[in-house]
Amino acid sequence: MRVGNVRSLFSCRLCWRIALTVFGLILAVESVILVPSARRFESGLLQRLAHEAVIAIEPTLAASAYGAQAQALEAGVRNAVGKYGILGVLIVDAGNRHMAEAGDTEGLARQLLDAAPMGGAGTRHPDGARTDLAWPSAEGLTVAVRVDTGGVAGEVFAYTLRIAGLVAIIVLVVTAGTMLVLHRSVLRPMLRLRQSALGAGADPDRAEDFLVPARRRDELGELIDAHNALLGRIAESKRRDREAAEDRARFLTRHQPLTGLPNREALIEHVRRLAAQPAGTGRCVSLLLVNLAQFRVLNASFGAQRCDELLRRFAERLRRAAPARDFVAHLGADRFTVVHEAAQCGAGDVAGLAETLVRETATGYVLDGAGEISLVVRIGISRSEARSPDGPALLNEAGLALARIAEADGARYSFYSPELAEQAQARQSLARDLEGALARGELFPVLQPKMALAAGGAPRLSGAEALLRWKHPVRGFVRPDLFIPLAESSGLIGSIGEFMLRAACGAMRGWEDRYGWAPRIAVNLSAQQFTDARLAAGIAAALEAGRVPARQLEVEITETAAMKDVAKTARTLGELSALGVRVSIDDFGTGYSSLNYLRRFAVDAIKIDKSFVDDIGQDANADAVCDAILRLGQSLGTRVIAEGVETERQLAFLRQRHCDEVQGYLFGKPVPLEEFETTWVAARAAA
Ligand code: G
Ligand code: G
Ligand code: MN
Repeated sequence: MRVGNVRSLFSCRLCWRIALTVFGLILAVESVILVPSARRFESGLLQRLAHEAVIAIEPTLAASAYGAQAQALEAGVRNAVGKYGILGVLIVDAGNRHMAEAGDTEGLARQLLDAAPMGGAGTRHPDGARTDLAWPSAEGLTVAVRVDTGGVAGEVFAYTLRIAGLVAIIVLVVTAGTMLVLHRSVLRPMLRLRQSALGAGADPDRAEDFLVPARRRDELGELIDAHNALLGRIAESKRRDREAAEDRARFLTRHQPLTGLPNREALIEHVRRLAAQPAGTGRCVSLLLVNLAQFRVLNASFGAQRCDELLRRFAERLRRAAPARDFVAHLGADRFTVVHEAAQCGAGDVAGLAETLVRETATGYVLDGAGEISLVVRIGISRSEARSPDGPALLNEAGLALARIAEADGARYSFYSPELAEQAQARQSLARDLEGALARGELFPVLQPKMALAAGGAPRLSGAEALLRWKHPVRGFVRPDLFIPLAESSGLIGSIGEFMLRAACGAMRGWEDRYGWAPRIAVNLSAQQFTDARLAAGIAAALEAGRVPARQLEVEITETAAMKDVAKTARTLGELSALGVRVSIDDFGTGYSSLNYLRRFAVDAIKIDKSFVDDIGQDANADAVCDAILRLGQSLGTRVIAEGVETERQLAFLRQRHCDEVQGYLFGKPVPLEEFETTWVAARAAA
């Protein structure tokens, strides 16, 4: 037995319990047996002593039977005293006459009454050292003898000690044997089981590495078999879990979690597969990049959760609307793609597909609590033409085509053309030029008059809108629609916005100084400026620098910018009105016009978008929109301004419906500051 085994044996709590129980049991049994056997031993000893005494006296008695004299009997008796442990002897005859007496006989006569054949066990004195016995002899005499039994206690003790020693040895041997057997057949397999269970518990993936070798045909053997089977099942279930997790991970890396559609990587791989196919006769791969315009606005108004649901339903409808062979993917957020493969590169069938997709997916979404929702679905299309299809390139081109739709209002899909790439490049070079434009003095403001419509009277100047102009040294005038987005994406919008604010405040200061009066100026804020936390501070600084009262300044933000983040908009507008600056909502009616949010915003005016004003008197729809916006403004108590007024007919329509202010070429085009001053400010001051 190795040292480790010995140690494990000694620290085996179970073995100790069993062995100690066995030990205790043997001890109990032995002690129960020891008491009567010691008694038996003692009485046997006493009997032997009595027997010896009887045998020692008998010859003397026999002699008396042959007529020996009492003296001889007396002498024989005296002779017997001191031998065979005899201490005293008393003999009487049948008539109870005293025949002989020797040694210690005090009280011995009492024994004669109980005389029994062969003396019986006799009567032991309380101190145990002497025992008296009496018996009737064959010769008709009655003999009483006192025997020395002083040594009996010692012998009994020695006997007990011997037995106890023996028991101790038996107990030790049995205990040790029990421990050994327990160790071999219980402890060792149990320790193996424990080690296996601990190991498998700590590393269930490798559960099968911890199987316990089983060579036994008993209950423990069955336990080990059951344990091994359990390990096998754990390993199996772990393996299945792992495989499921791997499948899921593989699925996730290839799919968009929200809609379950293949993702960008899967799309690119799909196009690569198409490219790898043997080039057929002019096979043509078209990539349709499907975008939900205004999705951010929907997100802001309905909450991410409902919009996720909307995206899921849209994905489902898109999948169903596309031909079954087409590859539909979800790139993320509001961008999807459909990859369509056709035998030839005719634009017609792809355009038809785009129309179908828009028709099938744009309308009729009912979300709980939001009523029926329509989506603005736009599709940018790129085609592989004669080239081998390339996923990233097709995506890029479709993106350019999509961006063009945003400009060309009304269209729902657009094809990529090489000019788009050129335009993108041109935009990039324009963005580079814009960087130094402010410093070089190429940017300047122009002002367009705003006229108040007093009941009956002629329109009167009430303010001006400041509009930015860029005179490019080579290209000439660049439209703000073109360069403002560039300024936003390059981060220049901050300094340009501040330049406009300071120019407006400076102009008002000058007019005030020169004419004692200044019309209010409205400055346009881009979406990005509007989300800048330092906006209010910047405006306050510009007002302070020009020493212009805040109510002289107006800012215009587009409806779309205001709706991007409704909570933030409400906060920023609160800050601006706390400053005293007026706020108007620009391009009203083109975006997501929500009366609900408008009520939350601190707004002074709404501007009817030019596109509606343009169609006044020609399109009943436009009339209805203008009418509705005017009434909305009146019910909310905000001023309503109509922009892009070019005809008397439009003016009459607006006047009839109590439009507060008008702005447009009918009254004045945007002109540089000096011109505005002479034509409008000085003229009115003089009047
Ligand atoms: O009149 P004009 O073509 O300049 O206006 C085109 C668009 O450019 C308008 O919608 C107007 O809101 C925007 N715009 C003009 N000037 C500015 C400006 O200083 N800042 C911002 N953010 N937008 C402007
Ligand atoms: O910021 P806002 O979207 O309001 O920009 C006003 C734009 O409309 C500017 O580009 C301005 O030059 C233009 N504009 C203002 N009045 C008229 C008008 O009567 N006719 C046309 N065609 N454009 C106008
Ligand atoms: Mn404007």
